[in-house]
Amino acid sequence: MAAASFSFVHLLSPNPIATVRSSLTKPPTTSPIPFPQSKPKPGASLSSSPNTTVRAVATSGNKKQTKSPRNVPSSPAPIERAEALDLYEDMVLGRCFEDMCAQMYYRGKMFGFVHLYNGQEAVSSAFIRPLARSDSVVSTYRDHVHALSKGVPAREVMAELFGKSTGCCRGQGGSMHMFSAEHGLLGGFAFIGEGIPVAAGAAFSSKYRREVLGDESCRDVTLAFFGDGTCNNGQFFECLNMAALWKLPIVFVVENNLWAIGMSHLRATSDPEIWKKGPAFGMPGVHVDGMDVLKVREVAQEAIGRARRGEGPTLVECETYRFRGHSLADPDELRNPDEKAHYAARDPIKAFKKYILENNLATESELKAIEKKIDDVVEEAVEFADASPPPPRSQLLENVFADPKGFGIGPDGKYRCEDPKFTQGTAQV
Ligand SMILES: Cc1ncc(C[n+]2csc(CCOP(=O)(O)OP(=O)(O)O)c2C)c(N)n1
Ligand SMILES: [Mg+2]
Repeated sequence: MAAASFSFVHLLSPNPIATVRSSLTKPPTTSPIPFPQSKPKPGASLSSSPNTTVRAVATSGNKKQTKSPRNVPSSPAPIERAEALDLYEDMVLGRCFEDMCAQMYYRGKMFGFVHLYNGQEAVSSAFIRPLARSDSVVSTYRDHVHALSKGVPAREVMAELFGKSTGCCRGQGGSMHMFSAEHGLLGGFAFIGEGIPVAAGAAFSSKYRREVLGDESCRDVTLAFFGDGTCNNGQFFECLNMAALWKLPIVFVVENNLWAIGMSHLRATSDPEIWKKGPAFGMPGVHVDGMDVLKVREVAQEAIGRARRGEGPTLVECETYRFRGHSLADPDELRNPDEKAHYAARDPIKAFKKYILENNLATESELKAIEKKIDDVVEEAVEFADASPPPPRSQLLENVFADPKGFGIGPDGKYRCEDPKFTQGTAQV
């Protein structure tokens, strides 16, 4: 893994996919609008407002790097040990949790569609871990790992997947609809693009609180995650326009995994370089290697900082890859084995582990201890989910009707669905 230096990367190389892409697309004629702080000054560190938990860390240009407490790295590490281990742990949690989801799905413990995130962990960890609790994240149906990175406990995410009452939505949301107001997770969304206006609304409310209601302490930022396929959807364009027009504190994070179910991004999109749509709306557009957690982190810091300082939105295209099929029901027979092998060799977790070891940020046994800890967390999550009760039948009608009287609740005040005849369709409702 290269040391993170801030740069606008247009195309990854050497990369067979990028070669295909560059032969299909004209070279960029416009330069992306640079971030105000795109050239880190020696000794500069990111400023953090009093309301944030953004950690100030040395940038790659900082020669007075804080060294690992135990070792002197051969080259300056642009990340401190504690943050590196936090990112590593979060990525391992995402991977391990999802591998367990696959097992549980095939054992019949989960219902409906389940879309896994394996391979894309660097994006979730690098963007979400630095956020404050009061910041918001809006996800898609590929939402479990975003929920974990935002701090929703693994046992609550697993219980939600099992449809149990102890899940973060009391078993009512399931895989595609993770939500936790407490953790600022404003939802997974099954319809593509549906979350983007919700994210724009959340960002608008932060700005409104600060500038209209005079809440000076409100510096909240919203991250909207979505895929490459979603960028051809109208809501994406409408929200880019509004966000730029009103300088909303939002970052649009495109997880370009090159596929929308079985549709190749290159076949579906007139100009596959998604980042270019940012400058078209007057906001910075950045392409970053989404398999390199340090590069994503650097771009994330800039974009989040920009939003927090009130300087407006950023569009970030993270080039990443999903290691599994579109969902667990997809046999994944369409994608070229060479393409899969190319990205498998760039596994972001393995690459970051190598980086940590090479830069003496931790020892092999310390990383093993983290992996063991995460195994235990995931095991415990499964036991908790399995042992939890299902939601009561009366919950079926919650959140369906504003006033369920006359629909689900009879004149006696009891839920009709508690009547065994209800499911047989013979209850007198
Ligand atoms: C409005 C809408 N249209 C179509 C679909 C069907 N659909 C489900 S996933 C998907 C592809 C989305 O691809 P992408 O945005 O790249 O996300 P990824 O699955 O790669 O993470 C489509 C078209 C949908 N869910 N919602
Ligand atoms: Mg995609």
